[in-house]
Amino acid sequence: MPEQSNDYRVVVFGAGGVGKSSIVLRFIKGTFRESYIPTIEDTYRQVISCNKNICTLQITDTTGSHQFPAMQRLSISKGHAFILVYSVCSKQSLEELRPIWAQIREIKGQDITQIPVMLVGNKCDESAELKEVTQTEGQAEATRWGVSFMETSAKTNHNVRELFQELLNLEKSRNVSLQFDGKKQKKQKKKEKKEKESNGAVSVDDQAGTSGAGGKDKCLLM
Ligand SMILES: Nc1nc2c(ncn2[C@@H]2O[C@H](COP(=O)(O)OP(=O)(O)OP(=O)(O)O)[C@@H](O)[C@H]2O)c(=O)[nH]1
Ligand SMILES: [Mg+2]
Repeated sequence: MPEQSNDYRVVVFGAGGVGKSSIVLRFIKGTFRESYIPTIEDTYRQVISCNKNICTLQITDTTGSHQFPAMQRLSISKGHAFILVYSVCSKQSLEELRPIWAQIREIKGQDITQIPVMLVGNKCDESAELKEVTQTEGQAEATRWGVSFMETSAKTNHNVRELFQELLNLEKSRNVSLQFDGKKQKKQKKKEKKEKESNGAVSVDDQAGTSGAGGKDKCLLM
C-alpha cells in the first residue's frame, strides 16, 4: 500500500486494562464505559489541520495483552507520535512500558526528544489509597526517559483532549493541530466558520470514523 503522507499516525501502547481504549474513545466519541472489553487492535481517524491543510489524525489503539512483536515493531516504524499509558494504580504497568520506550528509541534511531512521546498516568480519578504511582514519580520517570508527561482520567475526562493537543504540539517537523469542534466550542466555531466562509475558506465534515468514530466533528480548513 502506498505511503499516505497526509496521515499523522499516533500509536497508543500500554499494558492490558490501563485505559488505552477508554482514553481514545473519550477523545473521539466523548464516551466512557465502566465495563472492560479487551482490544485486539482498532484504528480511529479524525480530520485535523496540518501545515494549514487538511490531514488525517490516525490513532491506533493497540492490544495490551496479545501484542505480537512483529506488529509492535511495524506500529512503531509507521507511527509519528506515541502515547505510552500506564495506570496510576499499577506500578507494574509503568514498568511494562520501559521495553516499548526502548524499542521506540531503537527503531526510530534518533534522539527520542525529537519524537512526540507522551508518558500518561491514567485513572488519576482513583482514590489515594489505590494509587501505586504518584504524579511526581511518573514525571520523574518521564524525565529519565526524555519524554513528556501527563496524568489523565478517561472516566472524568481530565486532560484527555489536552493530551492529544500537547502531543501534536511536540511535533517539530510540521505544524499539526486539533481543529474539530468540542461541544463547548461549538458556538465559537460556528462564528469562526461564518467569518471564514465569508472570507472564502471551506469547512470540511469529519470524513473519518472507522471503528465507530462519530461523524459530528468538524475541521476548519484555513
Ligand atoms: N477509574 C477509572 N477507570 C478507568 C479509566 N480508564 C479506563 N478505566 C476502566 O479500566 C478498564 C479497562 O479500560 P480499557 O480502556 O478497556 O483498557 P485498555 O488499556 O484498552 O485494555 P486492553 O485493550 O486490554 O489493552 C475498564 O473497566 C474502564 O472502565 C479511568 O480513567 N478511571
Ligand atoms: Mg483496549
